[in-house]
Amino acid sequence: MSSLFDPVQAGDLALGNRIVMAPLTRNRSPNAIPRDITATYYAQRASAGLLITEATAISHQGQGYADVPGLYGTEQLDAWKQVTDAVHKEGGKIVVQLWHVGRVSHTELQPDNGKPVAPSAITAKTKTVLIKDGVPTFVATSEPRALDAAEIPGIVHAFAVAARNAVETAGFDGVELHGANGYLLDQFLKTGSNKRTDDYGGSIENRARLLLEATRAVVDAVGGGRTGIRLSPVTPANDAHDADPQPLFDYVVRQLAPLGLAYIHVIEGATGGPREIDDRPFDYEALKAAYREAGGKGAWMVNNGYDKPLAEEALKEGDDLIAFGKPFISNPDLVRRLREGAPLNAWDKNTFYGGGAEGYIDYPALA
Ligand code: 8OZ
Repeated sequence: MSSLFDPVQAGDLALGNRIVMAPLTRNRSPNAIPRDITATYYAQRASAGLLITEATAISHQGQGYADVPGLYGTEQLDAWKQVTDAVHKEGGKIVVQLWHVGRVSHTELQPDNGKPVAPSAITAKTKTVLIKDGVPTFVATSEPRALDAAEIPGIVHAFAVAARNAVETAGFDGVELHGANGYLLDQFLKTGSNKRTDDYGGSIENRARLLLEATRAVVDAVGGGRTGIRLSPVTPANDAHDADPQPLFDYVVRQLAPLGLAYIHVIEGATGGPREIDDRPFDYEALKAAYREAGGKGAWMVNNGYDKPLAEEALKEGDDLIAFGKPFISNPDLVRRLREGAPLNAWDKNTFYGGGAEGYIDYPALA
C-alpha cells in the first residue's frame, strides 16, 4: 500500500508525495498584487507534493475581498512569476486556484462600483472584507444582479485566458478551478442561489453547464493534465445550499471524467468546519465511484480536517492526495513533521487574514 510520502502522478503533474497544501486566503496582496513575502511563504512550503495557491481572481469582476490577488494584469502575472520561480527553485510544484466570486462581493470592489454578478439577483447571507481606514472590516455582501446569458461566454473566456496566462506567463505547473464554497461556479450549481429559467438554470444539466463550460475551456487552454477542480457538495459556506446535492455532484463528476483532469479536489462537509453535517448527508465514496465508473483517471484529492491517521485511512480507501489547510499555515515543513511524527506548531487565527510577515513567513521549521 502506498504511504503519504510516496510519489504519485496527477495528470501531467509528477508529485513527490501525497500531501497537498490546500488553497488558503491570506489577504496580503494590496492592489491584488502578490508581494515578495508571498514568494517566501510558498517557497517555505515547497516540500508539499503540491501547493495550491490562495484563491486568485480571474478578472476584476471576479474580485470579492480586500487584498486578495488577481491574475488578469501584467503586474499580477509578473509577481506570480516570482512566486513560481521561488517554489521551483526549492523543487516544489504549484498550481493557481482560479476564482470568480460571483455574488460574494461588494460594490466597492467591482468595476465602476457596479453590482456583483450572480446566477440570480439573490443576496448571499454572508460577509466579505473591505479595508476601512486601514483596518480589515467585515461587511455584508452587496445585492447582486443576475447575469445576462450573453455575458456568460465572456466569463468562460476569462477562465481560459487566466489559465493560459498562469501557465505560459506566470510559470504555474497547472491550475485549479474554484468550483466550491459558494462562489460563482457553485452558485450556478445549487438551487439555493440559481433560480434561472434559461439554459443555465433548472435541471441539473443546466445548473452544471457553466462549471463544465469553464472547465472545458480551461482544459482547451492548458490541457486536462494540468487542470484540477475543487468541489464542495454540502458546505454551507457563503450561504451555499442545494436541495439534492448527491445526484447533482454525481452528474458533475461523470461529466468531468472524460476531460483527463489531473485531479478532483473534494471538500468533505463544512469548509474549515465539521466533516459531517446532520441535515446535509453526502456519500463521498459514491461520488468517487461515479467518477471512476465514468472512466475518470484523475487523482482523487480529499480535504477537511485531516490529520495523519485520518489521511492514512483515506489512502487505504483509495484516495490519492490529502489536502491540509491550517496545519500548513503554521508548519512550513509539515511533510517532514508528519513523516517524523514531530509535534506541530499551533496556528494563530489572528494573523490568518491581512497583515504582513507576522504569522505568514515566521513560523519555524524544525532545526
Ligand atoms: C476564507 C476567507 C475568504 C475567502 C474559500 C476563497 O472559502 C475562500 C475564502 C476563505 O474558498
